[in-house]
Amino acid sequence: MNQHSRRQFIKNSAAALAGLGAMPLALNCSKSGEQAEGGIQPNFILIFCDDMGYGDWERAGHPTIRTPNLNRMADQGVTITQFYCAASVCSPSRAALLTGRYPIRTGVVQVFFPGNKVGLPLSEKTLPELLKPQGYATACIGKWHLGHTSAYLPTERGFDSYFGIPYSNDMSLESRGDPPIPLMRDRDIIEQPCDQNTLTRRYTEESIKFIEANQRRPFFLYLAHSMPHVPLHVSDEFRGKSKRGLYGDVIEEIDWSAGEILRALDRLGIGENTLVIFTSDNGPWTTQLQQGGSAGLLRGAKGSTWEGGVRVPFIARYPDKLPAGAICPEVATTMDMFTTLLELSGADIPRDRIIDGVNILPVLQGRGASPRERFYYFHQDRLTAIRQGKFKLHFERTVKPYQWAKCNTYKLYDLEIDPSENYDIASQHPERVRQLTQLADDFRRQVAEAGENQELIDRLLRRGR
Ligand SMILES: [Ca+2]
Repeated sequence: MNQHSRRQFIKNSAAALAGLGAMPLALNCSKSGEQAEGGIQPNFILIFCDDMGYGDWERAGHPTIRTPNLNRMADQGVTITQFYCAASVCSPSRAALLTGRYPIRTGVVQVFFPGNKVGLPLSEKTLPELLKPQGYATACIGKWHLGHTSAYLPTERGFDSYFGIPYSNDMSLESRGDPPIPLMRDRDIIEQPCDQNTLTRRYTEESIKFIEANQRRPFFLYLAHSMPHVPLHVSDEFRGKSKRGLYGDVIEEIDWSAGEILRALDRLGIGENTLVIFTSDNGPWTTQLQQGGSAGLLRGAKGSTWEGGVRVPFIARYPDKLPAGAICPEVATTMDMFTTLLELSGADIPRDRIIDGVNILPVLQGRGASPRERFYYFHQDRLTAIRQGKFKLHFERTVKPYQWAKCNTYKLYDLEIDPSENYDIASQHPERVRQLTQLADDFRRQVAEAGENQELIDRLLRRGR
């Protein structure tokens, strides 16, 4: 955080805290969970959109999508402007969120299709599995996409219950032998084909039911919307309402959903002690043309490791612990959610494997710079770019979406001056290029030494030469 932004953060945060002090404190005394460090265990709600772009809400400057509920959530919480998912497609991104590890470590480097029999390796420890011993009720509502055969379903991976579709909402290609999209409750298919128009509404209703049922104990709700992944679907109440067209309608229904959830928390008196996070699994799917979203000022989209592919909207609201109306320009990732939530719950972070997530609670509170100095950009098993501080070095470039090629010359960007990655400064900074190349080589070696997923590591190392 630079001086200006730190001052701005503190200013916003101080104003917000002063405002909070004037309000009656709605302490949640009904909690019966064990005491986490520093107080009552918080509840967690992780709202994870599918393919929503960095620019697809009002506070990112979108002119025709209305997001009054997300705006209000931002007013009541912290917005991180440099928040990354660990991959620019669904399954690897979700694996990283729930394990705190780069996809290269878990081996989930590509999306799962209906014909696949495997999922997130059973040797991985998931966030809900680790929260449960702390007394948390856990629910997965929405798109799973980490394996849909019986051993890999959410109910086998730490979630008490599941309601949603097991993979992407477009994976019903007859010519590939895909069945119609199934809607599942726990381990059973309850509707096929699933009526996708009502999915966002039904996910919201299920979420509120879960919150109500667990209001007197700590809970973790993972609400992974199926939208705005193409094909876009929206309920009648929202169809035709946005000037942005169907995509805008879909985002506005997701915005409504977030508002309903926040209202339910406040109605039950547990809003203050609930950390609600809103973010997306990857950037917009722009090859879908008008059906895809926007990365705003960022270059690139889903399927690339330009910023637009992996930098996503992020809002956190947790009135007990976080300032209101703060804008945080620090670097953070979905993997950090794993570690932060575990620390807040009082759980231990696994020590028997490498965890890439770090605790960013102090960052969210504006108490310090992010402990995350570096971010490694992966496309499948390829390390395609690295960020250290404000500098980002690309080793490979996108030819077309989903097609990658080696760069003959590396590209270096100063993301503070040039978040749109328009101005390559590699030739002016040969030392920086060398240093970042060395860091990438070091990381490849560290991954290799950890000895996980040898086949992937061999490929990673071959490309590194
Ligand atoms: Ca996605």
